[in-house]
Amino acid sequence: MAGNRTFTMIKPDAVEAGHIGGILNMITEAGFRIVSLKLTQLTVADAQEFYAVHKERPFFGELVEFMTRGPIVAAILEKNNAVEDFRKLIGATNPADAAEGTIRKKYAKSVGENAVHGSDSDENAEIEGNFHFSGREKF
Ligand code: FUP
Repeated sequence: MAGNRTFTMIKPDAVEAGHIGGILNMITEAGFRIVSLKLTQLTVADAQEFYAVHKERPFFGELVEFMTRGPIVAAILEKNNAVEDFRKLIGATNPADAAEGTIRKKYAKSVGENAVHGSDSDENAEIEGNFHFSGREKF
């Protein structure tokens, strides 16, 4: 059975551009409840760990540089079928391929600077949520 929680980040490009409010509004309008929420900034070590699955990819260095260049918003979200429904709401990794009505269609600039992260499985949602939150805010 699909889980009911997922994890998201509003990435530095969208925070810099003033889109925290617009993106959180799209998320809550789509029926997600915000369980935990914070503005924070990743260190290089944080970003390398969070994206360790991509460490052999040619874009890894740029990805780490981008994700650490300014604040992000991290959040745990709740809804039935959360992971799959949130992936639909954010749209394709490359905004050129993102469907109308998705967050990346509206706010993302490029495949590298694509405004939001959404966990790709229930297992990763829990790992990623607990990477950012602990104690009573944890996944
Ligand atoms: P997504 O799950 O949609 O966030 O996409 P991936 O897990 O495949 O990629 C994670 C991040 O790596 C993307 F958000 C941006 C970056 N990336 C690139 O910069 N170039 C690529 O070709 C693919 C991903």
